[in-house]
Amino acid sequence: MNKPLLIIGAGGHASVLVDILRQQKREVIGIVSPEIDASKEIFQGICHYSNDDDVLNFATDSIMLVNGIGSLPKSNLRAKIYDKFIRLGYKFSQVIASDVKISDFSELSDGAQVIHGVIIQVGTIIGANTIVNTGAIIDHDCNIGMNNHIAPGVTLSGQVKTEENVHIGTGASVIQSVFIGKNSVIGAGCTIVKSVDENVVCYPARITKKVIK
Ligand code: JB3
Repeated sequence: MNKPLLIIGAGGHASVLVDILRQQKREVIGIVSPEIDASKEIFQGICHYSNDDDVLNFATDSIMLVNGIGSLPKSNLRAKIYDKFIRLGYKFSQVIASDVKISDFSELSDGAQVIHGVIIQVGTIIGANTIVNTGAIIDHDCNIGMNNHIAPGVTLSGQVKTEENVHIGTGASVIQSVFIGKNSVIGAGCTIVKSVDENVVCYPARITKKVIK
């Protein structure tokens, strides 16, 4: 039986999640955020709580949380919110759009979020609190760490392994068997063909302008 859901955050990512949950007729009983754009139709009719401490008014076994804080390189707010409420005894629901293709032989951890159009192949593991965003493709036997953001349109070939807190930017591609260390950021549009150490930022190859005389 699905428990009622409280969404943490009220920005763009939260609106994507609420859209999915509304389509699935899930019970969203509130949105918790210091501010909310009340004009956003997607949030209409949902109770707004302005303080994270308002969550504590709900017994830990009476609801599930949804982490609506998105994920930006070098911002650990999403991970901090997740850790805080896990320590307080709450559980985070997965959010899985209805039009994804996920192998029955893959594994999604608590709080994992899989947005429209994603493909996840056999043998792949998705870590806790990780976002696999719109249209991303994760091929067979990948191991994606917790608190990752696999941004829209990313392609990961087989056996890619990432540690925690990795951000792979929009449209980036990673070839098979590459390892990406914790906290690293792969810039939008990168093609990664070799393993990346931890705490590294990769930018797409820049074409330097050279005037041919
Ligand atoms: O790349 C894509 C497709 N989406 C991005 C997503 C993954 O990450 C998106 O474009 C944004 O870059 C980001 O989405 P997010 O986090 O929704 O960004 P923003 O629209 O800035 O919303 C942040 C929300 O978090 C706002 O509603 C803030 O009020 C709220 N917020 C900030 N601090 C907080 C806190 N909410 C709570 N409950 N507690 C906080 O401490």
